[in-house]
Amino acid sequence: MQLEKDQIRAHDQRHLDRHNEDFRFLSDRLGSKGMDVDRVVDALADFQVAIPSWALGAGGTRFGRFSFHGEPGSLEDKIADVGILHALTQTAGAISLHIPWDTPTDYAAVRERAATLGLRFDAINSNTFQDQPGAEQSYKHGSLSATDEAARRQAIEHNLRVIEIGEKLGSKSLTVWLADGTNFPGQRNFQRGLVQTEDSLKQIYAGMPKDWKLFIEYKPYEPNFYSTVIQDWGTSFMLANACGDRAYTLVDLGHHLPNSNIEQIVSTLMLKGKLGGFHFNDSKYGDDDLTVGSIKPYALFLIFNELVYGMRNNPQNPDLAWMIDASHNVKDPLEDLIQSLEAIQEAYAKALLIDHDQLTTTQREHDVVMAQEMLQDAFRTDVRPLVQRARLSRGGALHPLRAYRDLEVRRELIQERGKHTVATGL
Ligand SMILES: [Mn+2]
Repeated sequence: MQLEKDQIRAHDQRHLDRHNEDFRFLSDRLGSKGMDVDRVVDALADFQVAIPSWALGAGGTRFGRFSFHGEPGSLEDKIADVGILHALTQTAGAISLHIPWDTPTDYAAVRERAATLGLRFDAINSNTFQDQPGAEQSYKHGSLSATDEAARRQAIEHNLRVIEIGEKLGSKSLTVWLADGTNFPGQRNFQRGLVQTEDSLKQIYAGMPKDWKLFIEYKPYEPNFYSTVIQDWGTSFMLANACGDRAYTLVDLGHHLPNSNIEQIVSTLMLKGKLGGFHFNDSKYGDDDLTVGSIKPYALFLIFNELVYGMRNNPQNPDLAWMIDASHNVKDPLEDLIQSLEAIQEAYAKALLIDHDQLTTTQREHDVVMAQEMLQDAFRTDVRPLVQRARLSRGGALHPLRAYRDLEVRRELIQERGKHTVATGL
């Protein structure tokens, strides 16, 4: 299934007058404060987030999995789903694959299909957290950190193979997340685990093409509950530095202990030119993988404030690889992703409203109240007309979720694919 521009334009017509009115009201208000509204809209229109292939089917928990009808049963179907998301939101212009779940059989066909839908292949993800059928070695006691040399070799070779697959698709970066760690004190020697991991990552780094980046993701716990080899940003940063210039830290919003100051982590990494990738989701307790902005929208906004500051002031930091990393089991996955994309765009739009020169002045004057007011004023602004205008400028839907329902996308997908298809992945 593919959504045509005409279908979306026809749907937009119904809401266009209302949108124009809302946009005029907001742009007058912001304009009177000296804000360049067109620049904000252009920045929003340019902002693209990669969709991970595993978020397109219903996710599971360790207790069960409840399938969602019409799920994409193949890589081609997953690309089609991202095409639908991109047609509606004009924000999902990239897809992030996971190997081995999405190993292509026909590369040319897959590349062409994505190009037709205006999609590129963003960071590719390796998987050494599960044993694959027929694999000689098990990752039960670790992969890149394994004491067992054969298991470690297999994990390194898997990553090199993932790079080869990514190259054939036009990806330019590899994301490594390790489940390696321990459940019990005494189970492993911390230092040996870290040394092995660094050595493995260096070998993977050495195998990357010269125009590729390596993203090292961290996470404090789960699936291991006593220790994780790459537990925090500091460990990731240290490993990235050990690998080289094209190795970076990747921040996943759900991979922090409760109440961590993620915006400060982002700020520090950008100052050091080492923030490479970003995984959006939201959480109440741990790595909950909930819809972006559904639990802590103010925290998301504060993070974006630092990202915007860094994008303007830290040329030493590369352009970031943005990706949603979420998966859950009670919503239509495409509706959930539309909600996430909307929340990301809103947080970004609000952050773009902050006048950093003015904020710097209030900070120098130690005007704590006004500094806080500046942030909260931006956060409280209803920026949805700006986000809508950005989508409209690219031919997207004014109201992606309503359009998705009114155009009966899921019904059509079920007709096309059947009720009981199951997406490969989590
Ligand atoms: Mn992640």
